[in-house]
Amino acid sequence: MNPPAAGLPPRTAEPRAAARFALLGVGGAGLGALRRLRESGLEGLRFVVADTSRQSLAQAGDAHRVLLDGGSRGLGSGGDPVLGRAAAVAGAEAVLAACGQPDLVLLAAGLAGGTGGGGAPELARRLRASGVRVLGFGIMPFRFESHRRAAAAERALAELRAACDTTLTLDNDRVLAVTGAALPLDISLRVADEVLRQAAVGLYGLTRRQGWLNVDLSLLYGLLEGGGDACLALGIGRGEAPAQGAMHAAMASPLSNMAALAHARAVLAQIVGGDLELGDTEDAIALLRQRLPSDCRIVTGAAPDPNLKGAAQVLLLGVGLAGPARMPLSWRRQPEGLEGMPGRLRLDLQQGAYVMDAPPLRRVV
Ligand SMILES: Nc1nc2c(ncn2[C@@H]2O[C@H](COP(=O)(O)OP(=O)(O)OP(=O)(O)O)[C@@H](O)[C@H]2O)c(=O)[nH]1
Ligand SMILES: [Mg+2]
Repeated sequence: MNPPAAGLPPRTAEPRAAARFALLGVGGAGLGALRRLRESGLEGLRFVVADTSRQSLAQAGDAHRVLLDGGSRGLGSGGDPVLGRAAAVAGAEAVLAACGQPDLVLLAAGLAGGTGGGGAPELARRLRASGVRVLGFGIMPFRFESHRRAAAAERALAELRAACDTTLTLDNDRVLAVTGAALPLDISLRVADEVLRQAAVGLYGLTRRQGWLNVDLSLLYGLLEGGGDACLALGIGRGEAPAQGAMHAAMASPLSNMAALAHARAVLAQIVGGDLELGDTEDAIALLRQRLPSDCRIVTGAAPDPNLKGAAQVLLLGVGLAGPARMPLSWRRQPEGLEGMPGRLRLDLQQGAYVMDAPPLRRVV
């Protein structure tokens, strides 16, 4: 059996409430993202994959599978979103059934594909119509793919955003910016899918933690319902003031454009740590507050995590942004340190988070 994913509480922990999350991967990219997520050992979530390609579904491991067929005969849609949508209409009931009766569906799809671009918005609409909250992850193509695919993905993104409660836009190009181009493709894609993993680990972990400051499920769902455009990051900090380090790491994550927090309507910030101090926690929230509009609603949570000795982890979710949190085209590799921060950021694929390796950060006050 896979070890528990970093960031999740031990399996023996009693859930606070039975949150039912389903992860739904639509098309090849969605399916691949879920497969990699599963390999990283997420327990307790329902995995569902839906595709027009029989061959691709054969690689879905033990996930619930749905073959979408609206005339594509199990051969894929060949990049045709019209065919992708027809297939989703035909398979929607089966997808709803495979998801169980979830409170929240995390739906991921590559929007340049026919199945992902045409099918995912259709499935999101139908899930919502049946009363399920949908958090969508729209994966945008690499720039080296064709203009035609880029344009198709933009159209699909507009549809996905209209169909989901809350949408995170993931640019595959971020991978090149974060890692450089010399990584094996599978690792690159792991990085590309990292925000989805962080969301699944972070949000599901949040529903299971028994904390000092609990974020009620109703609060979480309230943020996600009609959340619109969103950004999300996990950060880890160590040193003298780990919560502040973790907050910096999350706010500087190059995987989701966290600068978009400047226009957020509401933000969820959950801080967990081995030995959190009140002062450090307060200062971390103060750091966040500086980046937010003055009327932004902040929902905070704090919980102990014995696995994080001498470290803290922050989950940040901003909703109600001014538009999709895209990476600026000019964005390049992460600089060694950040302005005003002595630490060095690095992506830790084992922990699945951006880690601020401090030279210890002094308390702000
Ligand atoms: N992050 C990530 N992106 C992927 C992956 N596979 C494909 N992509 C991206 O997703 C886009 C759509 O590709 P697919 O998901 O294979 O297409 P599809 O949805 O299966 O649609 P059809 O094959 O046309 O029916 C591609 O253009 C890539 O940009 C993956 O594993 N991870
Ligand atoms: Mg495909």
